Amino acid sequence: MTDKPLIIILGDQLSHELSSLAAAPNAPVLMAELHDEASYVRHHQQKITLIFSAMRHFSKALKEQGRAVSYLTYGSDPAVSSFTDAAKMIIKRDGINRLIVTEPAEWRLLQEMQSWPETLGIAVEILPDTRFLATHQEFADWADGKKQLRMEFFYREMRRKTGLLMDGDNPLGGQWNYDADNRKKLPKGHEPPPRLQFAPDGVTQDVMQLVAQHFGNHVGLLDKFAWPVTAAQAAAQFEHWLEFCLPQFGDYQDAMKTGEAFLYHGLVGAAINIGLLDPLKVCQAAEARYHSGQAPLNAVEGFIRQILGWREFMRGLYWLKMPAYADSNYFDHHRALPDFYYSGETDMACMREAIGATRDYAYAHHIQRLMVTGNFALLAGIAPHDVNRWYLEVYADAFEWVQLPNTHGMALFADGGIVGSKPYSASGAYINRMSDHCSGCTYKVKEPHGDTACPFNYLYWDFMIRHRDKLGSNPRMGMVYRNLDKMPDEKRRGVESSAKKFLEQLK
Ligand code: FAD
Ligand code: DLZ
Repeated sequence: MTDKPLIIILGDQLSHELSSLAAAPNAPVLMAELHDEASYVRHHQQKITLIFSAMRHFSKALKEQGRAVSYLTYGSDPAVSSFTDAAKMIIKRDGINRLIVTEPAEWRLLQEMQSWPETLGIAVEILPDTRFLATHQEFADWADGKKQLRMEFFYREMRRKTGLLMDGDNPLGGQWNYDADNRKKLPKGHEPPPRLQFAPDGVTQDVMQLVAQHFGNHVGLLDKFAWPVTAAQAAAQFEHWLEFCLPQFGDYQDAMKTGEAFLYHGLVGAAINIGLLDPLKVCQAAEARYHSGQAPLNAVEGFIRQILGWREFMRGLYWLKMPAYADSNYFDHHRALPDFYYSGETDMACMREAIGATRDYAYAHHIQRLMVTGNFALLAGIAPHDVNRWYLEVYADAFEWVQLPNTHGMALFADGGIVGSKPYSASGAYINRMSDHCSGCTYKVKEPHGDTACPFNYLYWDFMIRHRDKLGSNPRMGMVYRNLDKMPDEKRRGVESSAKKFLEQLK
């Protein structure tokens, strides 16, 4: 029988160095805009636009290189709404007898593709995704036998493996981690530099029309779409960031400012996750800026830690712990996600700001995701499934392998301590320290309870009271519970009754 292989490339596999492309240099490619992928959660309109436009650009680039590409635009074949439908159709149409894929990044799709030999009666070769810096086996070996998995120690292994920011066997500068130098508030009147943005080209404009027609009722606005949709655009945006933002990325990594969605952040998550930027090259480019004296170590290390450390660590945990991971609910939280996560209509200025950026740009930076929307969901006892779904819908960079450990583990502690050693919970004081939001807020950040008090204040203590059985013996929570024990009874009663009243009217 003649060998008739076909490569299937997914919407987050838009890299010319993809293992499937390298394995079969002459094989044709199938790419498909799929109803099931675009609607298994109600993705933000900008996210669908980004992925479809980047897919169209990538398929054009492949064709220009001489690849045969079958590209199914959205709805062009009514019988095709999933990867399985697409595979079935092309096997029949082109007499394909072998499928080649780079492993999908999400567990549900790996299950689907692993079933194809049985359900479609075809050989399927699933190749490792070599764009990640640690293999599944390396992560599993590192994790094996450890009581606790901590990012910091994995990150050190990754520094050693890649040689990034190393001085022989030691970390450059003598310290592995400069996190303590990443926590400055922005000075009053400080203006972050403007960002390089991309006006939608013809391809993107066509996709925007399609998205408005078919997904116009999904969250988000399209008019501010400015994401890079090709590798060249992503590289240009990253170069601009290296030049104008990296030097202050470290200092202001945790800061928040009203009206400034991006500050000094890289805006590279979406481009890396869909394959337009290579994570190792991005880290190497940042490291080069340190060696040439153009950026300080706390900035460069802070950035590299996010990609080499957190990004790889989250991916490793996801594959180690799925599928059970997604169903844990350590605090047994079941409250429905309030409507204002979609509408942005809330009097809490910090929440309004984070949700507004999310709606406008399919983006919010890490501290907004973790310490504002994530922190609120944790303290208010929102059901992890609801919160996970929201995060997967609303961010341009959201794919389950990275969204789930960040939301479920880091923000909600719903995994009971696999990602972090304690919940990232905070009262309004933290938000006030790191932002300018509280001065313009309806609520008073200095008031501990009562109708005008910042809800983060009483929800924080109410959360600690409700979950003492689960958190009280955690050594990292000792100070919190000592402070709770010193709290006068009257204040404690005020906190509990304000929290009860607030949560009862939360819809
Ligand atoms: P920068 O702040 O410039 O950081 C540079 C890069 O480091 C990011 O692009 C990303 O690739 C990596 N990075 C930073 N922090 C993390 C992290 N905690 N985990 C993994 N990679 C990290 N990141 C996603 O890529 N997809 C998600 O769906 C996602 N969901 C999140 C949900 C929650 C609740 C939280 C707290 C964090 C989430 N993150 C997610 C991590 C992080 O917030 C985003 O990667 C970052 O905000 C993207 O913006 P940026 O490119 O400007 O990042
Ligand atoms: C996220 C997404 C969307 C919205 N649409 C498509 C699509 O139509 N076709 C496709 O190949 N991929 C899409 N994706 C990305 C896939 O869902 C992605 O490959 C998985 O989430 C695995 O990470």
